[in-house]
Amino acid sequence: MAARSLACGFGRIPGILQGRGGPRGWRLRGVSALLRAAHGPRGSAPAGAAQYASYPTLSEQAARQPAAFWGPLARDTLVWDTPYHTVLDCDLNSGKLGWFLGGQLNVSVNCLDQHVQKSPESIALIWERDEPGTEVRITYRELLETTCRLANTLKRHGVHRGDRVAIYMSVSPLAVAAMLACARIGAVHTVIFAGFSAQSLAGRINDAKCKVVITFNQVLRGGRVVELKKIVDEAVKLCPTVQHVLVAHRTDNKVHMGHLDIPLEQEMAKEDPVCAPESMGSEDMLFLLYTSGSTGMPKGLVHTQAGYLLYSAVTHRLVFDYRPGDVFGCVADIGWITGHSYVVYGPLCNGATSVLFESTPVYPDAGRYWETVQRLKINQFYGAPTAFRLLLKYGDSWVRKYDRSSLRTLGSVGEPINREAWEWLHNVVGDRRCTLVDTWWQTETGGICIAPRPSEEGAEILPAMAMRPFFGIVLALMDEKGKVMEGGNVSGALCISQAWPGIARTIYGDHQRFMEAYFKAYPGYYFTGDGAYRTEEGYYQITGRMDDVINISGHRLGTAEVEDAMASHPAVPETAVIGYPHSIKGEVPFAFVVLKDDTGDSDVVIRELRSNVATKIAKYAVPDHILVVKRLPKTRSGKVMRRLLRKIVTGKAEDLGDTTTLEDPSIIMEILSAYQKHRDKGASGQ
Ligand code: 7RM
Repeated sequence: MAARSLACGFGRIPGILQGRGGPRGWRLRGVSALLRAAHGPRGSAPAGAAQYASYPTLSEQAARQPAAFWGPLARDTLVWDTPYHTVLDCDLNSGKLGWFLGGQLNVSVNCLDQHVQKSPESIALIWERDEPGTEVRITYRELLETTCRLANTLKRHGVHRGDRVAIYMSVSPLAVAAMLACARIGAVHTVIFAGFSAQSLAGRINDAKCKVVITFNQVLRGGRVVELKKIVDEAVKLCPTVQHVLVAHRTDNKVHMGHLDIPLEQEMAKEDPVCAPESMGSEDMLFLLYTSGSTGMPKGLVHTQAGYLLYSAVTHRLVFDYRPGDVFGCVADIGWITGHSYVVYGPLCNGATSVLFESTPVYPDAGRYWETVQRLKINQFYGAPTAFRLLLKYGDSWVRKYDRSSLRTLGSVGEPINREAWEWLHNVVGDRRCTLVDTWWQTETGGICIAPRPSEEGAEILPAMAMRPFFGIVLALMDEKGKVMEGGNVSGALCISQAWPGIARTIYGDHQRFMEAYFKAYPGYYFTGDGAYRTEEGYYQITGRMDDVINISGHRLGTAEVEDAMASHPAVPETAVIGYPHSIKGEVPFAFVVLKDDTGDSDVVIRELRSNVATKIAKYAVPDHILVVKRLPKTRSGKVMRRLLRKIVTGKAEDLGDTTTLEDPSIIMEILSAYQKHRDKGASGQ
């Protein structure tokens, strides 16, 4: 491997990788190296250039000359087999998205081999297992060997370059090795969150036409056993493309092994710990990740090799102030994009020690995160507002009990962070001395797009604001007519007007849907689906989704998916689902259902509806409120007006806005009184 990895002859930039420095130093060093990288070969500063550039200067450069900015950065950050000849070839009007064309590389070489060459015994992963105090450390050498054995096992079972592999596992070194093993042989992984039901799993496996599924016999979560293999058994009955199920062991319990099943560790033991990496084109597929949209089934977003890896690595380094030797703790599950970019690819590409958090924030008690921070000496802690909101209710003593002096950066992601949670994180967890980065991004963006850092030196961070765009992210706010809004103190639809390396390239098997979902509303722009507010100073604050996607504890869910799951019930001709505010989860689904006239006991139907949603999607998708109504508010053309339903349940019925398109205005009173009865009963929908 040594010869191969170094063959391309591009050096690293010491300024970024080794930049330690005090509170003033690091960012200057970091950005100066970036500037050098963006100016010329091998990190040499052009004659007369300043030693460093400010955030606005670099930001402007990245926006005006993306090729000059990203090209040298890609060359110097990644290990290439063959250098690219074209930095980018993108057109948001036509959906053409190509980065680092002509280049060839292997993502697992970038995440493993290059570090093994330099320091094989440095720690790649600390697996914080569900059982507290039983963490396991895995070196880069060990992770490479495990990855190669798994890659060889996949090859022996017929997985070739381009084939899709489903990974249905809990957060664990083996799951990371499974992702990297796919990358090594050029297979495409699709990780499916272990909380999804058998039917959801089957839907994704079938859409991706996966050949192999990798899973565990059972997994542990918050001290409880989850029968993962049983769920896979149920799913693969519906999946004609699956040829093998590789079953690893997380517990000592035996599970039934059928004709598709292969014991993974046993097979891996027979394989060579060395596996030659496939040389992949920059734009070959790296992975698919399913995410909910406003209509239809979840979409399999496609991320490719070089651009994704570069973007996750650079954002990991600069947004979190990651420095060599740091222990990076992102507690997201690998089933979500945050786990892909900031547990696996970004940190490992940067040679970091990445924490794999298998447990929950409240197991065995509400001190779990901070006890873990103390024990593992975590330097950056990255989590979700829903967990912070939950923990702050338990009181500060659970935090103060533990030594958090190792922490330098705190990060938040997944949903808007309210002021109370922001201040608790900053004042209590971070003792007012940590940088708090509220980071906005999406499955589609591949990595962080809006965050308070990097920024110009000394810039303050304001509570509950995602702040400013990352280098190369050019934001635009659109008004209702689709016109770009200029200046400050404006709210509009959040769009990005220029391609960046981390953007998803398509929806698997449905490029037309990709174009319609993201590029149709505002031609020439990527539409995020979110709304945002821009202050006079140019800071951005995310106001929330503008479409029919809701966010439950940071999990994205399309209201249409819940509606489809409920509408499959024979007694239910129609439903409408909206997001309803919840103090911890952010939002929960609120369902309005119409029942057939001859329906008997509606309580029975409601129970069945709940169980339908749990089996068709996942438990978290089950509506907290189910309200039976006679009919739904519709426009004359027959569209359900969810906007009105949202106003009614959030107590804004006196300000319904334009109701002229409503087919029958008397419906408002009808629904309002049904809702008031429901509320007065204190019903949670039972
Ligand atoms: C990373 C991730 C994406 C959606 C996005 C937003 C919401 C994410 C923030 C946020 C306000 C944030 N990917 N969102 N981060 N809203 N502030 N810092 O979450 O694809 O699962 O979800 O999440 O609505 O569109 S995701």
